[in-house]
Amino acid sequence: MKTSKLNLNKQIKLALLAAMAFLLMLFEIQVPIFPSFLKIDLSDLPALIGAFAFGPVEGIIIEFFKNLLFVVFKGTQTALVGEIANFFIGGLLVSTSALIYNINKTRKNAIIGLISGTIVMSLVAGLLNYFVLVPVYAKAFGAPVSAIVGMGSKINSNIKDLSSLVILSIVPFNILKGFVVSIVTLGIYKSVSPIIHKEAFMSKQSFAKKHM
Ligand code: RBF
Repeated sequence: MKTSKLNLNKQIKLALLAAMAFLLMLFEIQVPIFPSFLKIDLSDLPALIGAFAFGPVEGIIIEFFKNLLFVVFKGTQTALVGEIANFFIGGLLVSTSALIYNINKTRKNAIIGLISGTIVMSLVAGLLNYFVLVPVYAKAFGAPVSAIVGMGSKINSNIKDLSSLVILSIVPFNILKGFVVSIVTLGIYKSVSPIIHKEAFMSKQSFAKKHM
């Protein structure tokens, strides 16, 4: 009974974090120095906060429900490729960062976790885009991969093929996204974390009061 009540408490928090992430994702913007299919937003922030508070798996769960809500309420403009990309790539950022932060919950380790998360996310995102995302995206719209590469060439004339698109545009995009989300997380986690943990503490206390 006690365990299930605490579980419910955690589930409610995860649901709230996923809802916040979804709302933040609605404010995604396109950065003119990157191709228009790449969108930046702060929706990884609630997932990172959840992952730091509860663990890497919980961070991935928040990323999943964020994208599910996004598809249900806003629909997809990318034949789901974008939302699936967002889920896997955001999941990599939050799980790697939380795995490292959870070894030793210090500010220094949070910084190391976020830097590692950003590096792992950017490298794996590069590979995912090269081998899966860009080819599948092109196929879904019946366009050749060169048409997607062309979106990058318009911005940077050094982009000539898929590998230069990945190296000069997609990897830097992920580094920028990781950097922005990391800075905001470091700025707010200290003040948000007690709220997440305090509620759990209060519910344990009120449970004890009621049942003693
Ligand atoms: N989002 C990322 O955070 N990193 C990526 O590398 C990335 N690659 C994408 C590649 C394709 C072909 C598409 C369509 C989307 C990609 N996205 C990526 C997701 C995108 O930025 C946005 O979050 C989603 O499309 C939801 O609007």
